Parts: sequence; C-alpha cells; structure tokens
Amino acid sequence: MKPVILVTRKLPEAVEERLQRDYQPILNPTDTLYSSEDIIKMAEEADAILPCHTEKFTAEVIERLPERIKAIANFSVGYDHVDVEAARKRGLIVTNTPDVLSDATAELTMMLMLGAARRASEGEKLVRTREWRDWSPSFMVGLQVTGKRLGIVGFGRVGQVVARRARAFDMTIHYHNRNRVDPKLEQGATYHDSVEALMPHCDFLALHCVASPETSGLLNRERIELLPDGAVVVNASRGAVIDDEALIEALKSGKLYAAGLDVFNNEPEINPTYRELDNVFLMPHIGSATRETRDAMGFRALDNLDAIFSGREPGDRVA
Ligand code: 8YV
Repeated sequence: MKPVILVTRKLPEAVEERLQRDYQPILNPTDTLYSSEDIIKMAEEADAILPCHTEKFTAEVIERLPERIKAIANFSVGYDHVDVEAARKRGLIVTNTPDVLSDATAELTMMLMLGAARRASEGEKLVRTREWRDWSPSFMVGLQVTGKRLGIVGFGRVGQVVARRARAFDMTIHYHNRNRVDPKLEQGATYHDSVEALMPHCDFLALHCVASPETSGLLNRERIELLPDGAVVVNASRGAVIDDEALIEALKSGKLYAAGLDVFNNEPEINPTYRELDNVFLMPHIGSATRETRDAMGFRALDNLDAIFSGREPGDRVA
C-alpha cells in the first residue's frame, strides 16, 4: 500500500504528478485554505501531511493529529508555522525545503531594494493612472543602489546569495549572524557581532534571519535609530522580525528613505498604513514564486517523504 499524503494546497503540476505516481495523495484542486479543524479531520486518512506556511501547526493542533500521522513535510524553508518542540515530543518528523529557493528569494530581495530606492510603486502608479504628464530633471528622482553599503541580518543560505547578487551592483557587504560564518563563505563581507554594531554601516538593510521568539520585532525603534539617516530597509524573511509601528514612524518622519516589503505581520491583513505610504514598495509574499523554484520546492518535499517512507533519514529534517 502506498502511503497516504494529505496535501493542503494545490501544488505545481509536475509535483502532483509525482505524488500521484508514488503515493496516494489527498489533493486540494480548488486550493481552498483549510482550517486547523479541517486538517485534523482530513488527517485521519493520512500517513503524512505536506503543508505550506499558510497552515499553522500549533502545539494544540499537533497534539490532536491522529496517531497515524508520521511526518509534516513542509513546502517551505521557513517552519515558524510549526511548533517543532511539540512535534519532537510527539515523535513527529518535520522537514523543510532549504537551498532550492535561495536564488528566487535573493532575486526578490534585489527587486525590493531596487523598487524601494528607485520609487517603483510611485512610478508605476503614475503610468497606469495616466497621471504621468511631463519629464523634468527633478522628476521621480530616487536613490542609487550601486556602490552603497548593504547590511544583511541572517547570513545563511539566502543572505549569502543576496550578498553575491549585490556585489554585482558594487555594493560593500556587512552582516550580522548568530555566529560568524566561515571566512571562505564571507567573500569579503564584514562581520558585526551584534545587530546594533551592524546598523550604522547599512545604507541598505536586508533581513534574512529566521522568525523565532529571539528575532521577533528585531527591527525596532532603537535599532532603526542606529541606521544612517535615509537608509532603506527590505524584508523577504518573515513579517514578525519587524516592529511595524516603529518602521512606519521612521518612514513617515524621513529617518528612513524607503522600505521594500514582501512579508508582513498578520499577512494578508497587513498594517493598513503601509498602503498609504508612497515610500514603501509592497509585494504579496512572493519570494519563492518562480516556476522553477516552486517545482524544486515540491520535489524537495517529496524527496523528504521518500526517505521517511523508505526508512531513511530525510535530508532536511528540522524535528
Ligand atoms: C513560500 C516561504 O511562499 O519557504 C518559505 O519559507 O516563505 C515561501 O517560500 C511559503 O512558505 C510556501 O509555504
């Protein structure tokens, strides 16, 4: 008997084809967003769950999952939506999909930097609404990205690819990470042993750390104050690492020049003030949203399930 996999969202065609070939998947062709109750109920028929970050596996949900469930094989690199401690206690295997989305997310980070600095939202709005009427030397003047200092918080897989892409813009790289990375991987980037020490070196600040109780609200009022005046902040990690009130205040006062945001607290119900600010470039959590990457994420989740159901250790086990 092939294992039964509860797949919570509609996945790329090629991924669903492989699921059909190797498993008995319970698919979601209408891509309905399931509640925790739906998942607990549907899980009665399943041996493992393949969810996205849109489904929350709190300690309570994990406790109520049927005994039969062996694993949660995420279609995401981030796993802050899963209480891994609770999973560990229950003996549930949890996996994620690292590496395969680093390029796509780094691309998006560059887009956020460029979009925020070069006023992409304002410019596009002018053209679309036919309000673009003239050209002048002072029209839509933004900030140059080339040659500036980029500070990266979280110098893991994504942060390191962002550094490589940014070097093509002649940017100088500074970073903070829980631990200094191997100097070979730094490729000339300067390490700072605290977020506070990094801040004064950031014309641009990119957040690529994991969301955890330690990083919740990491970019707060005090740290924003330490950034150079007129800095640009971009976030393609998780909304929780930013204190929205503090960021909005700094965007309104001009302390910060602009921000580029792909992720938000409580998305998609984001802090409504962001929509009113011209100096934010907003994207709807699309860091990994390329055809290539979404296929690769699905295949990576299936590689993990293949290992689990053939008694091997999955490559991307996080619990
Ligand atoms: C996805 C992500 O949009 O992988 C992550 O952690 O944030 C994005 O790649 C999403 O999580 C898919 O579940």
